[in-house]
Amino acid sequence: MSTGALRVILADQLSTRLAVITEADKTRDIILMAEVMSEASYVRHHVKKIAFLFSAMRHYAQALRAAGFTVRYVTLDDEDNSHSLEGEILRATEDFALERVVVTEPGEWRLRESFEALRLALPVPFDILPDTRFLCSHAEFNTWAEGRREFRMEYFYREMRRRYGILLETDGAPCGGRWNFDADNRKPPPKGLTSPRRLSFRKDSITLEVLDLVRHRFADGYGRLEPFDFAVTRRQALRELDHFITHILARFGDHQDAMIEGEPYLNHSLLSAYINAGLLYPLEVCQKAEAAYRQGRVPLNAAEGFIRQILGWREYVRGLYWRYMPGYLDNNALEARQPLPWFYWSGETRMNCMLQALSDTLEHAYSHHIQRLMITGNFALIAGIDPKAVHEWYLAVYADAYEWVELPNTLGMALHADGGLLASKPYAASGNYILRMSNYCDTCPYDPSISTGDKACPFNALYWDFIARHRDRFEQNRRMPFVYATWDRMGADKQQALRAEARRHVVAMHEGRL
Ligand code: FAD
Ligand code: DLZ
Ligand code: SF4
Repeated sequence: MSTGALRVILADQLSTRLAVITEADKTRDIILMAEVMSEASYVRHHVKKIAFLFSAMRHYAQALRAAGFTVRYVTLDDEDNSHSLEGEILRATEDFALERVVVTEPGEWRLRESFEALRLALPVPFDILPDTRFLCSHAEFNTWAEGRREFRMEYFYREMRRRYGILLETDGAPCGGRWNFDADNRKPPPKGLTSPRRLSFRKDSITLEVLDLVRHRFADGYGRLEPFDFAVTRRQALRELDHFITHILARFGDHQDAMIEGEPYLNHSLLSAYINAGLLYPLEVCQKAEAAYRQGRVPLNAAEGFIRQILGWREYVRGLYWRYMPGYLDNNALEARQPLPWFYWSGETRMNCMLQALSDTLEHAYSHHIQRLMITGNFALIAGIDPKAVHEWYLAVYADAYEWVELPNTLGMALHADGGLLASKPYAASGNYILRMSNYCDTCPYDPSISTGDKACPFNALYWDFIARHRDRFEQNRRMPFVYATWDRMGADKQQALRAEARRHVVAMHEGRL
């Protein structure tokens, strides 16, 4: 007798609301989940990311079985494991007499392409269903984008607010009379700014077993495996969400761009890994934030700022990714060619801001947005590091990293490598910005007020060198009116000294002396 469908669930699709599950026939269909080396090693993933996904997958499979589904779960140590998703799908079609194979569209182009190729090799029909966890489909995004000369997230976001009725008055106007309260959210950190306590989840036997597996199979992997505090079930992720809404969201807006040594999380939500893996739904997260505002528990600038990241940025970068892949990956508009310095992986640098961001990353598989954008991203931008190398690093080191969200943020937002498609101006900054928005400079051997010489902050000369070498591109940018005037006022001697200093920094960064 033939079985029904093989229903494939990937590690970042741990949702029970996708059609691949809701349309399953428990009496005939088989769910396939597989831990495979091809996915666990196509970049040098942080070991915490691998452990989080494997533990969450195993818990999810356990819940499906408890609900009456038949699950074929292939562990990494399974002797018959072919170690690719395509191989596991093929093997299942050989082991069972199936009518068809069904999968939700993967989040990365490379995997969707290889699934398209697999379609030809399979003996049965293969359906790739849309990923309905997202709030804007590919077609809807393309309709929005079609015919626009410039894409700006702000306009996309307003449409999403209207479409989902989020933070609107009864007449359709935005709550508080404005769509965007970002101007209220860029305050430098006051002295003593700390982060509220964070949750840590008890490790059950499944998680302990996974930690053991990852410890042994990824002994040379990037990052620290323990302590491991991640939520690994939807129930736990919901607790993390409630903790954030109740205790932290109110402070989210004011110091959203601040950075403090020893405070990796500040008032950020830590929810990206859970939303991206399917344990939380973006709309429920936005609706809970809105409810907290309507109940008077959090101010509007906090709720709006937070919702904009999810309803706006998250959907917008995904739309751009699918619209412009596969070509997007090859963008290098600023012709940046420097190899990635080794300290991105090792964390060994004297620049305290970089040291803090890289140490947080090694320790937690997390750093918050401003560390990613204005520290590690900004450095890579102004030092002219090859976008592909930077992209591979970001894709590897964060627990929330998948190409659909990481690539536009890295190539577009941080590196301006897409020539301004995503961001109208480059996020380049000198030491002065980092001094203003963090306390990192307090204990740094470099001095942010000095630009040349032994104690000079490397961000200064690198910043001016970046400005000078891209003059043709940025001089007319309406968002950079004063930068070139300042550069011109410096005079030739100072300009030459800064550019020579920048060249020394580039040599020093490759020799591990920065
Ligand atoms: P919060 O600050 O609490 O924000 C709330 C939520 O909004 C996040 O959980 C996330 O779902 C969403 N969000 C916020 N900013 C963005 C954004 N720019 N793009 C998309 N979603 C956003 N985010 C990822 O999820 N995966 C990545 O691989 C990733 N790579 C990045 C690489 C670079 C170079 C940069 C600059 C940003 C990257 N981001 C990425 C976006 C952002 O930095 C993270 O989503 C955020 O730091 C996650 O932490 P959080 O959950 O505490 O976020
Ligand atoms: C990231 C990841 C890792 C580390 N391991 C697996 C795995 O063993 N099995 C699996 O199904 N998925 C894994 N993933 C997630 C995939 O890489 C992800 O589905 C694609 O990158 C598309 O987003
Ligand atoms: Fe970073 Fe420069 Fe400040 Fe040091 S002085 S922490 S290198 S910005």
